[in-house]
Amino acid sequence: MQHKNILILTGAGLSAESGLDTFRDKGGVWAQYDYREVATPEGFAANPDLVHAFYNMRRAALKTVTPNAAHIALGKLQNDMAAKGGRVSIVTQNVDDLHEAGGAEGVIHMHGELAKVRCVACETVTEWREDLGRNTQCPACSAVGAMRPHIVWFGEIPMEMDRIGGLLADADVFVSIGTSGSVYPAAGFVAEARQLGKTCVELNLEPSENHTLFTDARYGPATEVVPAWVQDIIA
Ligand code: BJW
Repeated sequence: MQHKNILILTGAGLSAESGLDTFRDKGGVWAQYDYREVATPEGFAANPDLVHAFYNMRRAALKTVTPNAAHIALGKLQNDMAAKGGRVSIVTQNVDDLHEAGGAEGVIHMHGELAKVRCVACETVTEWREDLGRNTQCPACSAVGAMRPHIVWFGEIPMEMDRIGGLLADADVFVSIGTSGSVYPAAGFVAEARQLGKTCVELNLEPSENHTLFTDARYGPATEVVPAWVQDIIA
């Protein structure tokens, strides 16, 4: 099977074996926190301290984790395909930076990034690995009380949608890894890809909500199925 242009969509399952909780699995993030309180603009307006504490905790957790075999395999796939004149684009719903730590480049973080913050007064995005609070001053415009996590909450428009649409249209193959397929618009990419006649591959622990739309699937832990799939593509 020869693939020249691959678009990969990843979700929380990819980082699970690095030690980061998924959202909807048993004991996941949404079993521990009410998403309406911590992951909506309304929740942030009502209780900014709670939302800052939630993201401060997750930003701190990021410092304790490392990329797993699946992140590393995808970084290698990107390099290998580029050397052969192909292209592997990675769009992630994950807000961690494990793709980059695993060697991937040009990753599109459609739901934002934990290690970045944004000023709502001047819109400047700043790399930020420490705690953020209601009184943090914007390093660009000095406004106080205007900083928020650079995260896409429910009801907000995900980042770089036009670019993702172009990548989807150009790809020969769409691959979805470690995502439950329950959050839109990412959950709709497979239907779009099928409509455009692409091969669609699912790599996940178990069948996702829209598993019937995929033309090919491999189920098991990401650290096993992703390196094995990458090996087959490279071979
Ligand atoms: C493993 C594994 C292992 C485990 N190995 N696999 C009806 C229709 C369409 C849309 C809507 C609708 N009703 C409401 C909406 C809108 C809403 C939405 O989709 N809601 C649904 C819940 C219904 N969407 C939005 O609001 C989005 N914005 C939007 O739609 O704007 C409108 C618009 C868009 C485009 C153009 C014009 C207008 C924004 C969504 C923002 C999502 N934000 C979050 C939280 C913020 C980030 C953070 O704090 O971390 O992003 S929610 C959360 O879910 C997070 C994730 O990125 C996202 C997806 O979760 P993911 O990655 O799939 O994780 P899980 O836990 O669900 O699944 C894990 C999977 O891994 C499972 O399948 C496991 O089996 C597997 N797994 N271990 C391999 N070891």
